[in-house]
Amino acid sequence: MRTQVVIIGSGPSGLLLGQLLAKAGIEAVILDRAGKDYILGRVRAGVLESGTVGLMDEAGAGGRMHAEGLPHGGFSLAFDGRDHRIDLADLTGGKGVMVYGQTELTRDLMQHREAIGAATIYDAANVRPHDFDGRSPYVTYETAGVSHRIDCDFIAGCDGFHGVSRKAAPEKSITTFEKVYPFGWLGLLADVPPVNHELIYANHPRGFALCSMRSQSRSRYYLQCALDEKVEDWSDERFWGELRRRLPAHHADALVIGPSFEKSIAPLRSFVAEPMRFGNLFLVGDAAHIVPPTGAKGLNLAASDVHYLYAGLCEYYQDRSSAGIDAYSARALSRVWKAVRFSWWMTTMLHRFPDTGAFDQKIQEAELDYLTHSRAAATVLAENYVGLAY
Ligand code: FAS
Ligand code: PHB
Repeated sequence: MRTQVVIIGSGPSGLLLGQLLAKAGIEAVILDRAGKDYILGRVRAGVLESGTVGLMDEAGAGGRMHAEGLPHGGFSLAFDGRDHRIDLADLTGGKGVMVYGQTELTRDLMQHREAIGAATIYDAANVRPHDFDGRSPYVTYETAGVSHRIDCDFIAGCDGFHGVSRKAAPEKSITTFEKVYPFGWLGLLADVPPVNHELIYANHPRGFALCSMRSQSRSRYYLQCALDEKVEDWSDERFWGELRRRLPAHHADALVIGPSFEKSIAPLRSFVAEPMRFGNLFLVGDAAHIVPPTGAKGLNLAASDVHYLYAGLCEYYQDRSSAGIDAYSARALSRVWKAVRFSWWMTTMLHRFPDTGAFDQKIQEAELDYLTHSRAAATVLAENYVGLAY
């Protein structure tokens, strides 16, 4: 089999890239080691930057997002028993974010890909990129015990942090940067109305809490937890009680609780691999970088990577110029590092660190006080949260 681009990974990165390439008449085959149900079963991001919304529209897959997504013009910081709204629209000249779950975005892209009859091979085992530093790249994989080979021009490694693409890069050619945080996030999904019409990021002596949502009837909540915590030790009752303790009283009193249908713990890390290109292999999204979800950047960085790679591939196939793909890594990394900084800063400001001393605590309080009393400080927060320009 031969195609123009093999995309490894059918998550948001791979599907969005595949849909955009199809719109441009560039053929791509997507391979994923998992099945659709597994991919759709992962509960992850919930906040889309306007750039991501724009790419979904450009891919022709934004219909349900606009119909069911929740446009938000602000969010709140809660600390010292009070909450302070950050007016994103006022601070950024009218920008905001769209609250729409990654699961639904992935589902939309899968459905649109199926509708155009583009090839996605699920349950592909032992996917391996080959000869990407040469002129004849190809990818091998197995299904039902039978080996297959796809020859191509380019390989897009959209296979996430644990994927095969980054690991295929020559060790001497790749540099990684990592910071692991000494806590995780315990997330819960429940079909109860959200406690607030916008998101609440809470800094509390007991630990960070985040109140988010998927719709007006489905809430998504997170609690900072120790890395050795086990989900089975967190009954719904324990979760709701702890969430109430970490919120200002008026929100705690208004909290509607109910049975959860998903609970999971995610570790937090910052990670970047440089460069993001190795010959004809390009790393995209979580395959190249990971951010703590505090800044709601993970999925959105995957989208901006896709934007840069898609533009470069269009330039290659339509204008026979490799300028775009040659610039991909530097352009993507410039935006990645700014988002890594922002996510680290939000995480450092809002969480309790085990070794947090009195000085660190005072710095956090000063940061929050500055943010909620200085328009300049709030503007910096707002423009990063809605997403820096591509
Ligand atoms: P993904 O990991 O989503 O997709 C990679 C795909 O590649 C998967 O379908 C996988 O099956 C496939 N794959 C992996 N290895 C393969 C192989 N060897 N061969 C073939 N296929 C392979 N971001 C936010 O903005 N907000 C959040 O709240 C948030 N919460 C998160 C919680 C968790 C637990 C995790 C892990 C991430 C979270 N993220 C969050 C980040 C997340 O949304 C990612 O940024 C997003 O999924 C990135 O999309 P992809 O790059 O497509 O990678
Ligand atoms: C979510 O709704 O899952 C979510 C929202 C904002 C974040 C992280 C996660 O910063």
